[in-house]
Amino acid sequence: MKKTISILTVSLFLMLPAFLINSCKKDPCKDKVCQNGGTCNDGDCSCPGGYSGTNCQIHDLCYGKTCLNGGGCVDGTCICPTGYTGVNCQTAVQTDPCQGITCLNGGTCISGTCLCPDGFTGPNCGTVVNNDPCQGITCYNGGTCANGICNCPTGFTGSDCNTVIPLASVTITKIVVTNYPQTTTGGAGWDLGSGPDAFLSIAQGTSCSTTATTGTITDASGNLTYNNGFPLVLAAPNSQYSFCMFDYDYPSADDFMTGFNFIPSDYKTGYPASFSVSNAEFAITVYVTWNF
Ligand SMILES: [Ca+2]
Repeated sequence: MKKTISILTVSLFLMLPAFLINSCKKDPCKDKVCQNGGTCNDGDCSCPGGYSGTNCQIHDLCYGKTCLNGGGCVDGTCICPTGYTGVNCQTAVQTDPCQGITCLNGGTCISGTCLCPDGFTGPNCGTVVNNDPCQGITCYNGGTCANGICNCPTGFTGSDCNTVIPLASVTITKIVVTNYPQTTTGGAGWDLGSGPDAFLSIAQGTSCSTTATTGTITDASGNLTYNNGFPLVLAAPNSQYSFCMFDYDYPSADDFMTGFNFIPSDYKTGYPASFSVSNAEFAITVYVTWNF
């Protein structure tokens, strides 16, 4: 029993120094100051969220901060990407629909669309409005456009004057003879001592009619203007008509002086007020109206 006690005593004695050494060891947290709610643990500060540093003195302002839509946090503030705003970048920016749109010529952008002033059009007001209603309109056969409508020349119709109006008839209003035989084929004068008593006969076909169409110019000389006998309507303008000249003789038969035949419509180009027809010994200018 005594031995056991001795052993225990010795053991306690041996443990005493370590105990004494331990009781005198310095507390590592004794002089440690952990700020911002940090706690010291074996000499080191254990910091709450958002704080760091040996004394928890560093405050991370971005701790717990959530920046949405790809935003990044700097010093506690969300830096938002283009197109977003708000404390947490949670709000999509209403982009200006007119951004990047240029309206020319005084146009104004409204809701992304250029509102153009008078006289301009197009997405950017860059197109001059066509104020000419005749632009793009073609009038054929000499027609002219006015206010977007073709005014067609005689003989043509249709919106573009490209429709030919059939010629119905030709009215002769006057004939001037500018050349005719001054003598017979034998060289004799038409009348003794004077010029011919000249009249014209006009008839459908290629044969001369002996029936006078015009009055007679007595003792004719120089150009002969026939006004009487007209207006004469040629009802078949696409047919041959004979134009013949006679010397009136009475009681003898009238002398045929000259003549030719032609188709009146052959001279309709441009529907002139007059046209001339001639051969080597006969020349006339025919004054007409073209009827449709
Ligand atoms: Ca005569």
